[in-house]
Amino acid sequence: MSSSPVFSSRNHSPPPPTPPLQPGRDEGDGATVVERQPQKTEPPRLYQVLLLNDDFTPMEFVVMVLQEFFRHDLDTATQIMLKIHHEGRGVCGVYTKDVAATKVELVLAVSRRAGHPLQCIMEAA
Ligand code: TYC
Repeated sequence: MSSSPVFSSRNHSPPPPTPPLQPGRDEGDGATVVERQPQKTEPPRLYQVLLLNDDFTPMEFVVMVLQEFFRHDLDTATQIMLKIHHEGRGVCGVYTKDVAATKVELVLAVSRRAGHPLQCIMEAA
């Protein structure tokens, strides 16, 4: 007969990862002391994805890019596009390295396919 699901050994979430253990230190009396080391994982570096101004890419295309690839609403996308138009460059979003690099590649690909010279770059934030 199967045991009650309440006491089943299945369906438990795995135990949280334990910090790395220092190699055992023998105290000379046969006992081994093992101490927990504090975790020292650094937060990931972040990268800004920027669009650069040019004289040829239509404003509507830039606004579409800001909406579709950077999830800005129409008002925000229009403000960012105008900032780039007037100041030469502007931040579209801030991401981890791989996400930022993927967004740059996607924006460049869709821009070239549409025949526009739009430039998209990433910089350490
Ligand atoms: N300067 C472009 C124009 O007048 C518009 C534009 C805005 C282009 C932002 C690129 O990243 C850009 N059509």
